[in-house]
Amino acid sequence: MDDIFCKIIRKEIPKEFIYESENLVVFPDINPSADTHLLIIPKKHLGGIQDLTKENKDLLVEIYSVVNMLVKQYNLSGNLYRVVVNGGKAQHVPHLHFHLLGGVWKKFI
Ligand code: DGP
Repeated sequence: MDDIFCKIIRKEIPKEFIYESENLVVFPDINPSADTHLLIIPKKHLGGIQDLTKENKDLLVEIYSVVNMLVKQYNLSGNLYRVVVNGGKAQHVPHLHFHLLGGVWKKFI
């Protein structure tokens, strides 16, 4: 696929990853909406929530385990934090991704 996240995952566009596994990458959002704004992105191309099936059960468990790790790493548990998945017309990049937002909000996403 040719979306920007696929290109980053294939390393065609250089990007420093905060975390990488066989299945996921994590990097900061280019246009942060909060003090902490990270994107957790499956390497496998899924367009969005609408493409998830039971086959993706392990992937979803891994995503939330990584969110758990990041909440600890960024000291968010005593603070405000939120996981957001945009869909439909609210989604700008057509590749499933999870926003982890924490701390002071700059704008609504
Ligand atoms: P959404 O509206 O949920 O599809 O959000 C897409 C987010 O992706 C948006 O907050 C900006 C971010 N983004 C788009 N292109 C890039 C990029 O090239 N690098 C990084 N770090 N973030 C990007």
